[in-house]
Amino acid sequence: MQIEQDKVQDEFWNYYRRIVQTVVVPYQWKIISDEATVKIERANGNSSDMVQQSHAIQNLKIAAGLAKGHFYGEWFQDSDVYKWLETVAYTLRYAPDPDLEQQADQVVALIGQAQQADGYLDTYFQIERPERRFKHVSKSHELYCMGHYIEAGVAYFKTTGNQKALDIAIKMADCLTRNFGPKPGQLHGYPGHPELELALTKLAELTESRKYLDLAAYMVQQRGTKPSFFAGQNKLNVDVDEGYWPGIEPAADHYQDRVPLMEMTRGEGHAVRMAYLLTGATRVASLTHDQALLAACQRLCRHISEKQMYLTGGVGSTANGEGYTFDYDLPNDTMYCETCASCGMAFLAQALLQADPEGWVADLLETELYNGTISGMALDGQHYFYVNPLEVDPQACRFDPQKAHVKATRSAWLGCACCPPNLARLIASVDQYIYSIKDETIFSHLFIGNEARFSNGVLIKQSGHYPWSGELDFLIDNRSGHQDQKVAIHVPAWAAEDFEILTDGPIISSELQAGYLRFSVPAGCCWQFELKLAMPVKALRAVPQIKADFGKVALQRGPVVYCAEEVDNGAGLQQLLLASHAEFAHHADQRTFGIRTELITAQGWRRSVDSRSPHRPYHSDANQTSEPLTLTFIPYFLWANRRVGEMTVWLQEANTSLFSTEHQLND
Ligand code: FUB
Ligand code: ZN
Repeated sequence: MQIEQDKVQDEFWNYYRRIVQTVVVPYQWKIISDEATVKIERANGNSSDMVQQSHAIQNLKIAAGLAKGHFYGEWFQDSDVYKWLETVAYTLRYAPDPDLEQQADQVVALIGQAQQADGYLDTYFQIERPERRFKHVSKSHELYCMGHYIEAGVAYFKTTGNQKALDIAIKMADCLTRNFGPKPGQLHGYPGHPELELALTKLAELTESRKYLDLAAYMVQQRGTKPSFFAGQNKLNVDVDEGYWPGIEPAADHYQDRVPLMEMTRGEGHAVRMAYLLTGATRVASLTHDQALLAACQRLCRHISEKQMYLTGGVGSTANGEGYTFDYDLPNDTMYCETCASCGMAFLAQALLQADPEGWVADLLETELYNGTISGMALDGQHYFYVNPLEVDPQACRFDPQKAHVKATRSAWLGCACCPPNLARLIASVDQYIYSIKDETIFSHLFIGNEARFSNGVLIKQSGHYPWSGELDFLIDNRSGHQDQKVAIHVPAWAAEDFEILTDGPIISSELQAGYLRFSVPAGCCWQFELKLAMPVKALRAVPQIKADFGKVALQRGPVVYCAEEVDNGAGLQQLLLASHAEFAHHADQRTFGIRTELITAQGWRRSVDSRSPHRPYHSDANQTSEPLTLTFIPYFLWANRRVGEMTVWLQEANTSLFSTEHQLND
């Protein structure tokens, strides 16, 4: 059984999908083809991504011999074009557009012209350093870029049937299977930036060609073994100036090359690489039925979600290497939380759910989709965050070099532009995250309004106003079926203690099995019921090991994490206090952001320190005062859509018993 068609009918996601289709795709095209003049900002404070224009399409034209000039931009800029093409492949599924398809066909043709006769394609190396092809794989990103094309080619072929798009991918993958692998004369290597592995599994599934899966499996298994392939290559690269990524070779853990994946105990190194590696490995495990590898991926993903992840789903605690540090090290204002890393965790969750559905993974997916991913894009679809802080002071972003990577406003474009098209392709394909099928059971992981048809004739309809309301209507139609249909519906952990199933007919047990309600709809039947999840505002506290959050409180309602912004609460958010047992009010709002949302208010205080010598910063005669005020919280993903200002997810918690008199609280 498979999903034949899934129409998203969801106010929340259709807003984003429409923006991607109508604004993001044309906007990003204008940027990658240099038709738009926008301010391109450094993504992360590195000098390497200081560029004036994208030049990505131009690089392909030069490589294709259709234009003259030098390569320009980040050396993995080709991937921006491929992610754009993949996004188009998904938007065309829900919004057919012959003009856009024609434009994308031309891009495919251009990519085909740029590809070398043996299938190789990387415009940086073709234009600037052909003799260095595959010579410095840890840094070069050749395999990363080709992986992104393979993903795009597969997606574009699936939507449009464009054979050329698939042929390019096959030719590319064949180039890689010739050059890499265990045989003598082949490079016994793997990508410096994982991505190709997951792409090859997609090509293997589509073409049913084992050799692509074998190469993906080989690359997963070979990484981290000794002697290290990277170390071996890099010994020969010591005196070579590649013209990109200057400086010393990062440590092996940056590339997840310290030990084999099976021996890793936590997220290590560069956070996007880690997520992509685990996604590729999970897909390999599932296609090769490698239970030990799947268990390792589950274990690592679980460790990351429990000990290395921000409340928003962000991962990567430091700008240094854009990566992981140690367990519970989750600083809110110097963190990384790259948009791509959250997208990567969503890709991983999808792969894990397809392999073996478990409630905690669906929880992770939901956290990423409603928080850490979409915070990467402004509501206008034309401004993007590379890193997603949980606490921001615009002044610190400007003047503290340690926070140079943190921005208080989203950028029109970024020198290193991996995130904007990555988020676009995720949003445009969100329909592919709702269901998966395992052992003839249909698993529903997300509450996204949709109508899905399955190949055995089963139809499932979901509707509601998620994530703002927990009232969800389900219809499961098995009238044309000849067999009972097993169904599993995920109930998020935040609702597991308080939900009900309202129905006149079917008896559905509310007992959860690994986070899912499980039942069977008999052949010939159509079941309708309402799932009602209580959705109160919840005040969350972190475990003491997370030093940055200790003594603080954050708000979440349903899957949405909230934050306080200066525009609503005044400057000096560090002075705000929220009472331990604060009462929260929430109300629907359309005006503030121009989209339907839900705002939270609560009674709080602004704490201050008075002294007889106010010019001095530190006082022994300090008199603390607390002025009451109504605090306003907005969904985290919507922050920085109004005025520039401070923002924080975590607020100081006022344990009211510490205040000696009523007078002090209210004064
Ligand atoms: O290296 C390619 C992309 O650029 C990574 O995924 C991002 O983290 C950024 O470094
Ligand atoms: Zn990125």
